[in-house]
Amino acid sequence: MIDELIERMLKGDKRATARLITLVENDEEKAREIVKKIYPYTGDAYIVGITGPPGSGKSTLVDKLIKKARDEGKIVGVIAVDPTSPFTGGALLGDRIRMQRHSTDQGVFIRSMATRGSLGGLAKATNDAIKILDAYGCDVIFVETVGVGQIEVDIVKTADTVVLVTVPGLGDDIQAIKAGLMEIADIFVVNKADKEGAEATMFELELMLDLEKEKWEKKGWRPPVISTVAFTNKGIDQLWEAINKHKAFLMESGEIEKKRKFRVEEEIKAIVSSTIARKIGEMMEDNEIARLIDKIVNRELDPYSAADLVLEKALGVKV
Ligand SMILES: Nc1nc2c(ncn2[C@@H]2O[C@H](COP(=O)(O)OP(=O)(O)OP(=O)(O)O)[C@@H](O)[C@H]2O)c(=O)[nH]1
Ligand SMILES: [Mg+2]
Repeated sequence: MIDELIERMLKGDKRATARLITLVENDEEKAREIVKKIYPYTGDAYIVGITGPPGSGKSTLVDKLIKKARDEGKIVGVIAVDPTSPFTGGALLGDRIRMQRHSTDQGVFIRSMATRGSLGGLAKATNDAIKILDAYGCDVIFVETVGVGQIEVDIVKTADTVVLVTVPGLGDDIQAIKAGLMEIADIFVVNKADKEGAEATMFELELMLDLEKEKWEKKGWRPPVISTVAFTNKGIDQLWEAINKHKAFLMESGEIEKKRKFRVEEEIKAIVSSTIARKIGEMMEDNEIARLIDKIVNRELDPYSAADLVLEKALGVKV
């Protein structure tokens, strides 16, 4: 069944592509099989992460960026990830509606993903979905993640270009940016520039960036700050241009290599830890482990020593 779905996907069948994403989302074993088989067809897509607080206009921006990419004849993928909702909730439905005008376009594939089980699982499923869209033939994939927490950082830091969207008058956001998001953003966007305080927010971001002048000089890229009004298209050309400039910078400087190596490294680590976690979960049902648990309950053994024993058994090496 999987072979047939892959074959159809490679011919541009959207339905088969959607099925494959559902499989990687829900079934760890099938995810392995699918990724192994499609991997040779991946590596051509450019990945743009779009992150920022809820309601800042990420989907509206993506909707406009889809148009820019389509005008250039690119095949576009969109993955809207919502780590905050365990089900496909209102926000995601909103996304669908916002970008719906593109859904009948054969050159656009839009998919929402929400948490099922662990957040780590969501990051992994998102990575696998990106590969599927890459193999499907997407030239560019937009990955939208809501919020400003660690999981979003994990998801977007695997993107080639990270766009951080903020809106005027969000003092706390600026604090969050200072606290860590600064590191991952390649482009800053102040959306809703039709609202009061946009200039002040831009100024604040520029000031913040100026404090790290040396870092940007060393890196060769200073994140631009772009103001947009997503629903009127204002600033969209500039944003698209900035994304392309950043891409050119990564290609010319060789940074793209480094980024992709880092991504693979992170991915291997995530796969290894989830595999170990699963194997250990299975082992816990073992009689021997059950005896260890009894010992801990009876205070004959402590949990750390028991964990070491379990790991030694699982990995076959002393920890
Ligand atoms: N005033 C104003 N409103 C905007 C702008 N861009 C988007 N909006 C509105 O802001 C609301 C949220 O936009 P979305 O694009 O759904 O924002 P989002 O960041 O994707 O939201 P979540 O995915 O729920 O986090 C919608 O009602 C948009 O119409 C803008 O530039 N100015
Ligand atoms: Mg959205």
